[in-house]
Amino acid sequence: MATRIVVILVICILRFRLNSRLAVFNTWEKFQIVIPFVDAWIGLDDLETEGTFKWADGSVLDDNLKSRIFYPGEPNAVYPEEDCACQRCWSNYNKLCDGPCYLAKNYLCEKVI
Ligand SMILES: [Ca+2]
Ligand SMILES: [Ca+2]
Repeated sequence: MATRIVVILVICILRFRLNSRLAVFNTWEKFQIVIPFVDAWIGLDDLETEGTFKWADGSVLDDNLKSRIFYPGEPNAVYPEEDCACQRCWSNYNKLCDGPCYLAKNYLCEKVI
């Protein structure tokens, strides 16, 4: 599981050089940045503990924000490998879904300064 995140991070590093990671949008205000993007991974996953989503900076997603940024009914772990959070992962879903981390999608990265 962790290998998949490493692969994703390597792609981000190649795109933005050193000190980048999948982007953290850990407030409702920051999440507004994500909304226009389609089919894109962000820095949020439950790879470490199923059901506990953590941001790429190591902080845990709080329940209040979770209910606002995930599409209703998501995250649902329909498949065992749905461990990464994707913006507009499926057609008309306009918020986050959990999806299989190995799927090829866009990546939203940020450079850590
Ligand atoms: Ca999961
Ligand atoms: Ca899902």
